[in-house]
Amino acid sequence: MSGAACRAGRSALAALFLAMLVVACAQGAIGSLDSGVGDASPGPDELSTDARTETRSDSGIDAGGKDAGRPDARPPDAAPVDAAPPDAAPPDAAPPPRLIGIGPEAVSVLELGGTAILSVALDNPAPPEGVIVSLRSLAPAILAVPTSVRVRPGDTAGAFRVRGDGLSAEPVGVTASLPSGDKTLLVGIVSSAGPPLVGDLIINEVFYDVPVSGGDANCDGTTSDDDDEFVEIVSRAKNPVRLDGLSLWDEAAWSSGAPRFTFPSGAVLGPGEAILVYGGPTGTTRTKPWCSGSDGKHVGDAVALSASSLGLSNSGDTVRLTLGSAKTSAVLETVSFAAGEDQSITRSPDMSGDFTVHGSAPGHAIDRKWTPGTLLSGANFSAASPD
Ligand SMILES: [Ca+2]
Ligand SMILES: [Ca+2]
Ligand SMILES: [Ca+2]
Repeated sequence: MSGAACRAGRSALAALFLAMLVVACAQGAIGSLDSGVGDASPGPDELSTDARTETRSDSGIDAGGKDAGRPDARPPDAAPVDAAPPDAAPPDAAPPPRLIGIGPEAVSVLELGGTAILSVALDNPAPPEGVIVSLRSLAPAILAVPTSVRVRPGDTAGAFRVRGDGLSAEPVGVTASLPSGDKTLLVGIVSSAGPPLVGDLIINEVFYDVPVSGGDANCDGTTSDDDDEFVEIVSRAKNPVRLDGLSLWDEAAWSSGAPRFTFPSGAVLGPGEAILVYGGPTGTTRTKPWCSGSDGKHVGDAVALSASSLGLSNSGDTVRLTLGSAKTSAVLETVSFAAGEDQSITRSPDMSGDFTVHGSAPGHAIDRKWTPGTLLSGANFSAASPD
């Protein structure tokens, strides 16, 4: 995966997160100087805030003493220039990005092993070296978090996974820290998941036109125009949702009244997480770039399940996701598409945009035309996970 593709992909996530930030700012969640415990109160805002960060001056870094390592710093043996005093900052000097949020607010994770993907947000794009944001759980035995998450160069957000290891009736704090300040988000620990509402689950990618060769999307070592088809689904809910009983249909299945696939008992999807349904069984062949994380149960950053066939027509089809296995069930998502181009269609940006041919999506991974279990850039949905 190239750095450019990676940045662009992360920017897709950043764009979604920034949209959340705009909402938060509009609602007064950001910038409050007197709400020291504001982030402890559940509310409509997407992001938690912390007054400690906001009390810092906005005037930026000290003009001197922080630029010695910059690539454009004058080498020590350069001829003196009389125009600029020695301690003047270059005109392009920028303060290091500051942490402005961690979210989404009011998020929850399923106890005893459930996971969710959260994000930190910066006020400005990360510099070329990226930004490492330290993370800490205030009750590590109950909620496991990675020690840090790296915001990639040029991005303003970084996503990370948390895991509900224990039981707790009270939410658990997750603190994200930079030298300039920190933010704390309260994460609820819930004992059960509810059914999804319309809008909670979105179809993010559909691979329906498998090329004759090289299309081993399910990592079993062979290309199959049926087995390698997949539908990638992402949760935008803030709570874990039950998938059991949800069903996928193509147009032929809709006509016949029998779905192509029904999620099994016990299937749950955490906030921000992705799940794949393939046309056939997944394998462990790792010769393809998208198969690097394949273990037969996961591909990329997602759990992978298998139908006996998805039957998606290369000349165009309609995929429906329904709450139950009957045509009378509530339809959660419908995606229709025209004749294929030997590649997938994906939302661009991921999770929020309209569908486009994968190879036409800005920031798409240059070494693949479908991205099962990852963002269209090829980057994982989460940049860090707990041990
Ligand atoms: Ca097909
Ligand atoms: Ca295959
Ligand atoms: Ca994808």
